[in-house]
Amino acid sequence: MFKVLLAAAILSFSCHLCNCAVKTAYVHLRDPSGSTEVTGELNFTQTANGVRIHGKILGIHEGLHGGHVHESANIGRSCAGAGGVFNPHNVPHGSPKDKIRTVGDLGNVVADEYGVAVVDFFDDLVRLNTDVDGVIGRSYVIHEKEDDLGRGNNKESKTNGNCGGLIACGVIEVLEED
Ligand SMILES: *[C@@H]1O[C@H](CO)[C@@H](O)[C@H](O)[C@H]1NC(C)=O
Ligand SMILES: [Cu+2]
Repeated sequence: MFKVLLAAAILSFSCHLCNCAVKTAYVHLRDPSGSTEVTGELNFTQTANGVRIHGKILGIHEGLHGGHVHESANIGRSCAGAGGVFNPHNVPHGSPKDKIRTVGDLGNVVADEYGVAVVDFFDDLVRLNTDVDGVIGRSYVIHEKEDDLGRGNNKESKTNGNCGGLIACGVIEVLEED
């Protein structure tokens, strides 16, 4: 009995020493300026088919809005502190379906006439860790306008998809580890 307890204790202790895989991460979205009522919650769940990003965003205007992982967790200055789209390999901005795209390029979310965007998709570049190309400890940002996914005819299209201001953001944090 004692041996079993000891083994269990060592196991649970060592879990905090090892590089445990993150199973689920989450982000709570809000407008840090406090000037709008945007709220949202997304979960990032590791699956065999990549990371599933699912949840709901409330209080944004009807239509498409760029939704990206941005560089840092510093969401001050109304989300601008988070920097640009998370781009660890320094490639042009694109669609999540493109072969070449930044890790942060997660396309658009679509809000209905009630301002509700239901989000549910899989991504195979997103990594739930804190490595140079991992998204834990970075932020997720919702933009004012539609992301043109790099298809616009100007320079901005290849960096931010012409999706305008930042309307909500939050830090991507660990929810559950193996
Ligand atoms: C995210 O995961 C947590 C914990 O499992 C759960 O309580 C919550 O409802 C989930 N949220 C969404 C939007 O799926
Ligand atoms: Cu962005």
